[in-house]
Amino acid sequence: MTPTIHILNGPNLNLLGKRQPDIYGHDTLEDVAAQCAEIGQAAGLGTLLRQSNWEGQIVDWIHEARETAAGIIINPAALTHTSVAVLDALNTFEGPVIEVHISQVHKREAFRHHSFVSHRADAVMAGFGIHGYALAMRHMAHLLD
Ligand code: CA2
Repeated sequence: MTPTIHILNGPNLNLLGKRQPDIYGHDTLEDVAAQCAEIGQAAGLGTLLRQSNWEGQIVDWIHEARETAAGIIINPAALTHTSVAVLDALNTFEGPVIEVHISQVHKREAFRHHSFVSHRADAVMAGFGIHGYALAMRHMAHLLD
């Protein structure tokens, strides 16, 4: 079976490409999904991109990933800075975890500088725009090679 990378996205990222393009750019999550699928295909990896505005849904998807994913790429959005529940769920996942932020969070408000998810993430991308997801996919392919 083709190993699959789950690409999980947290609250408000459904608005990507539709609001605040000065911070988050013009590309949509559908564009992200297409780019990641293309990189995955070339590396022999499947991809599954999901987005939810609900913390519990993200936790449930991480639990599901324990059984079905070779790796997780996650942009937890605001949950990055608030959610011990997402961190605890990621701590039960045994494969590689890469944390992605579209914006350069360390250049922004102080409350965005701390990430609970970084306590588990094997790598962190910030400030690469949506290209960060593509870079994360390439690194994931390298880690799973
Ligand atoms: O830079 C990132 O990717 C963030 O994870 C995005 C979160 C923010 O809370 C984090 O500090 C950094 C916000 C996601 C909101 O997404 C939107 C996208 C387009 C328009 C409005 C919101």
